[in-house]
Amino acid sequence: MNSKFLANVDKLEPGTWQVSIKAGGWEPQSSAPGSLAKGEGRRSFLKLTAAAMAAPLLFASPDSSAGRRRAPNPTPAPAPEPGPVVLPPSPPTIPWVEELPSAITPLQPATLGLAPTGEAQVDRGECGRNKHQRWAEMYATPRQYPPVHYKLHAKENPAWVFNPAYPPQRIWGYAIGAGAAATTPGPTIMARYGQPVVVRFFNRLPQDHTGFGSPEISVHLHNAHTGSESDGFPGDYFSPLKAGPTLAEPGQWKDHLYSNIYAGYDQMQNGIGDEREALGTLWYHDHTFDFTAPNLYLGMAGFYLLYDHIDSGNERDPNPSALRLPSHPYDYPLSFGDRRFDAGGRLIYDQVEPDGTLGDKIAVNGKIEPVLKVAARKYRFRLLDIGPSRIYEFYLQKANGVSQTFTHIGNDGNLFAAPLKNQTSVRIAVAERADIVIDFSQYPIGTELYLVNRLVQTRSRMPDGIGAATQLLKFVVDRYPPEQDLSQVPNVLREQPPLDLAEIAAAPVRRWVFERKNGMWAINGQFFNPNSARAVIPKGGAEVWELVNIDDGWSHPIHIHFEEGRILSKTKDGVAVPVPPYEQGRKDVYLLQGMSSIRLFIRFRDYVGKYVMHCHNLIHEDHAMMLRWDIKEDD
Ligand SMILES: [Cu+2]
Repeated sequence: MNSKFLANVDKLEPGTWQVSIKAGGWEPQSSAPGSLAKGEGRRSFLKLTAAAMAAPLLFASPDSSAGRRRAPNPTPAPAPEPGPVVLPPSPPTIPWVEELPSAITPLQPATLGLAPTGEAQVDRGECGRNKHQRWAEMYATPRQYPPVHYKLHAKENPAWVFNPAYPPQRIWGYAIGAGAAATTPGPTIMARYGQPVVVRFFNRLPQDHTGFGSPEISVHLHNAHTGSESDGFPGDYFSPLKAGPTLAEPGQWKDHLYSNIYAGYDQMQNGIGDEREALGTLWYHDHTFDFTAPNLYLGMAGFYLLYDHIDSGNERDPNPSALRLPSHPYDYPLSFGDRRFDAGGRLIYDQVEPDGTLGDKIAVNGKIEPVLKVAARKYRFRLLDIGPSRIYEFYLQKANGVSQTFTHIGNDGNLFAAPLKNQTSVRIAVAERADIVIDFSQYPIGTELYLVNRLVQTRSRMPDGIGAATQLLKFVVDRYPPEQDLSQVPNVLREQPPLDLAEIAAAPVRRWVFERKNGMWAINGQFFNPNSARAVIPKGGAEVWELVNIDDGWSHPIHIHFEEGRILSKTKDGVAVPVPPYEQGRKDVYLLQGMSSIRLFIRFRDYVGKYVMHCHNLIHEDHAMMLRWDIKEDD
């Protein structure tokens, strides 16, 4: 496509890579021990392909043969540095016809024919993961509730309907069984603190896949406090045919242990951790090295909601400590992903263009311009931006454009200390969540309301600013609830862990600079290497991390795996700016908007192993704005 990629490949792996093309696939070849990890081969291939492919091939639908396995052209024509290719708009859709279900259906527990074990069961088809940490303690020792098991099958669905105007088409998602249809988002898991969960993830994606996306999986439970072997580390991708550079063996499935303890387990010595660290709105998604963007764009994401005795998921809970927020079926997760379609209404994506493919149609729980019929009562909505790049500022409006108010109760995984009442807007970047409560009881039956986005964005790099509203989802208040609405939003939600200023002042400081480099994105000048830790932190440690964006004109929503942090201070264009109320709680995504910095305080407790920090603009992530950091036993 252009010379910057060639230059880039040279700089990335000077003379270390070779790629051979085979029928139906490719394998990296390493001539010296340690000179080339499999993942680096994939990356080199991607860049080589990017450099060589002609423009018409870049916008491959998943049904086309143009994709990453195409043989590179050995003599690419040099081209001037181009801007992002301007794509024609997606064809018109038919609004407000497709209905979302009136309630989500939680995933039901499954019986595992083969009991889970701490060690990987490679002789029974499991991939060669590291053994589960603290298995006996976290799984086998009886805790508050017995362990519960789930199965999820990563699969292709050949006939997904985004909108009635578009043909049924291929998506990737998660299914409840080998014979069941995959959906996007995948089934919602409702989990509980004190109850360990094992999810057995099967990879049933077509291994002969062509087009964008790659049929390996590494499932990350975003925001989870879990052992690294269950974290979905990007190098831990697997299929029946391939193992990522940090796995020992390929496999058909992999068990993830989500112990559902609060962070601070070791510190508190109470068998459960610090309840002030509770997480609520988590989501699982593919995190395969170099292919997170296309795989997630194809649909590989789902919700994981976590409850405890405070946020108990029961609005009729008689326990005095229970908040009694609106609960299932009035607790409803909503994902928002920008997508683009060709003239025939088929999903298109450019997995080599470093500006990505900014979608002009927004899939809301996999449907474009859907309707949700609601009862005249309070609802809790968990809004999630699943990317790849678009940032939203949501408003609730009547058809005439008049803004309505709602209550903002949480950001990312967590509830605030106190609700933010009478809000009219909420902004979320990729992977951020907003937990809001809308009270539809104030509207007559028949009222129509719209969730709209007013943040205009014409390039993937950052939003342009507030502008005209785009209606994304229509609510129709169509009935009275069958029972009295006993839910509430109390004035006190979740106590936050205290910040100790002396401890913060004494904490080690790491500075991470996010920057554009050679047409890609780097952290402290380096691209992602899954085999090399850029920070090694003793278990139980606490640090101050400074996230710095030195490039104006780019937004980077930075995600740190494993534990949440607290924002201490922010700057914009070198000047200190206040931390807004919705960012004063715990967070796992830190949005750098233009030339800016964020100082945060973060702990590293209870587990050891490899984790990552990365930009959650999926394009930037896949183009190397990620780093590995490790927790080691404190000895
Ligand atoms: Cu970024």
